[in-house]
Amino acid sequence: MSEPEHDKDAPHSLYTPELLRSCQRLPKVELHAHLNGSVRPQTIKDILDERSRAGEALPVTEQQLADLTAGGERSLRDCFRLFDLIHAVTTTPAAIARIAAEVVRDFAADQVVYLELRTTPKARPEYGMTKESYTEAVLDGIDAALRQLRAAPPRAASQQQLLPAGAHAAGPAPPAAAGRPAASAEPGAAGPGSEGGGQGAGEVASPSHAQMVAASEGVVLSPRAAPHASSVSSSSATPATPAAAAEAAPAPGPGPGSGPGGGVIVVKLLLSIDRREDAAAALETVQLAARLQPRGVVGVDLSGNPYVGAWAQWEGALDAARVAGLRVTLHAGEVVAPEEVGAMLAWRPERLGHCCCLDAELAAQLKSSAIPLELCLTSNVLTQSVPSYPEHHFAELYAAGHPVVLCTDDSGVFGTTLSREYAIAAAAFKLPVSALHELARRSVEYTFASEAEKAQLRQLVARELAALE
Ligand code: 6MZ
Repeated sequence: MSEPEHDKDAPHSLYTPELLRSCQRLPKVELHAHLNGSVRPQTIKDILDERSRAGEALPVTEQQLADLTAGGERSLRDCFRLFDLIHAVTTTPAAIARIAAEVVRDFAADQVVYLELRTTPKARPEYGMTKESYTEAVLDGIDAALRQLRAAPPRAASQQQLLPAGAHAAGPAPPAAAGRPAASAEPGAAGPGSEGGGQGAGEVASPSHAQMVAASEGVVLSPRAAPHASSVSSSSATPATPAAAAEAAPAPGPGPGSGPGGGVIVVKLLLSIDRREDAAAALETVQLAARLQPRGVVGVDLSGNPYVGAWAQWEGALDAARVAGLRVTLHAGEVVAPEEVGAMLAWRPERLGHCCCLDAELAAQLKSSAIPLELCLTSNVLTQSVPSYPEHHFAELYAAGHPVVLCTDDSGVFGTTLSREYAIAAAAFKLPVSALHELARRSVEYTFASEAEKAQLRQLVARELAALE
């Protein structure tokens, strides 16, 4: 793949490259990102290539693969077919760990300082996978990425430099900083047991979403802004784009410890209950989440095809989550479902996602509940849950002072980044820079982090924002 994908769908007319650049500099908090929806399309291709070389029958046809990476509008139903295809490809612990590592690094590259990633634990006996082994693989991938980012953290926003298109794009990589290994000598963001960049689990030189989106919009991330500086583990791989070449260059950076989580990004995990799951399967996920709290699992999410299942199926498991001290967020109102949304509001989760299709009464209930809402502009527009960006309910809720946080949902599937979501919000709702800063600042309050972690995060975000003001 030589060209960034999804670029034909980027709403160039909505915002300027300068606005995107300034959103990339913001220290951001991502609270609604599905792991397998955030996968790099290139990674799906790589995994299929590996399986093909190993003589395996492929679970996805050429046409399905093309659809998978096409970007653009998709009905919600098509989205869920696409997720099933992605799941058919990502069946080994190495693949799952690799995806988790890459997703963490992609968010870090986009100046996300706190990430709450969510994923559905999958029991797939045909692959020897249990919900537990699946989740362990995700956690291993996250840990591997964090170890590598700690070794080569991104620059603080104040130290970042974003260059206009063309600058440094094809030029030679700057020399390695004193005392730091050159890119190819650094460990890959690897899966379990393969810190040295083992095949399959090791990360390769495909561009991050931040780079793909930036490149498609005429912006090249400079090496300084790219925490992926050390990500090339397969030394023969040729960077796919100039931006990837920049990414492969070693970058000087502040030493570990300059922010929470060692100076780079704090990552927490939520375990999702899929709406296809029955009460017992939902409870199994909650019990797993409860056991894995020491490894950074902080909550539970209810997601999946909104046309499937009924609230009564999962309520008991969600009650158990609450008792176990887990926080809960629910996908609500992605389609018209007034009874269910009413029941969800009455249950009072700590956060809600989407709430696109609420009638006036439910919208009033939502506002009076003051439950923070995760809003995913591009996802909602591309799946036609809302008709257009300017008509997105962000506008009304934001004007009403309701707590909202901008999120990506499925950055791989929808070809977006959190910076891009900020730029779209700024353009569509005419938000001044000060409002973007306030959105970033307030998002810390809606995290499921501990109070001590929140205090650290507040400081970090305030420091980074102050450097931009
Ligand atoms: C509801 C969604 C979603 O869990 O395999 N998921 N659920 N609405 C959406 N809006 C577009 N986007 C993603 O990631 C993929 C899974 O996340 C949920 C679906 O259950 C999907 O199968 P994981 O990492």
